[in-house]
Amino acid sequence: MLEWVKLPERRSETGNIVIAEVEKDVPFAIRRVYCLVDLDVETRRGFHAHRQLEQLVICLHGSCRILLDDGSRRTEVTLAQPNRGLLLRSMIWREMFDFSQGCVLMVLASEHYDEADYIRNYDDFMQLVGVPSDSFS
Ligand code: T46
Repeated sequence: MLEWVKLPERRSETGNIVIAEVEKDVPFAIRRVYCLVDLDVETRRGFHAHRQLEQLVICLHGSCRILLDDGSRRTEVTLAQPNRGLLLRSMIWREMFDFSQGCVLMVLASEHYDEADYIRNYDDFMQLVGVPSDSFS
């Protein structure tokens, strides 16, 4: 469930460049890029899975935590490095939280925005992955 992508870097005294190339680093064609900015440090976001969408989440500045849940396992990780992307495959429930002040997340997505691809109800998600929704309680 946890798939990190180490992005190549070109470092120099004047600054660093982090690179993400389709096929080499990103395992899907990128059809959309969006950023999460001005995030409320107290907030928790996400609370959904995607039916088809695949994404690479990169923390460009600051840090945050992300919970991943595939219906049978749950794990929490920290995103904090621009050269370390987290691959979010389809049918993974995610919640993002503990945003540092000024945290910026960039997301490379395999599809255009489509609300129909979202599963925003946890019970529906558990039904679709075939696990009784009280299995974590
Ligand atoms: C995800 C996590 C990591 C659009 O109209 N177009 C877009 O491309 C996106 C991403 C969102 N929206 C609209 C949909 C909602 O009305 O923006 C609003 C906020 O989106 P949402 O509540 O889904 O935001 P997050 O931060 O919970 O989730 C986002 C992505 O939507 C999601 O795919 O995996 O970031």
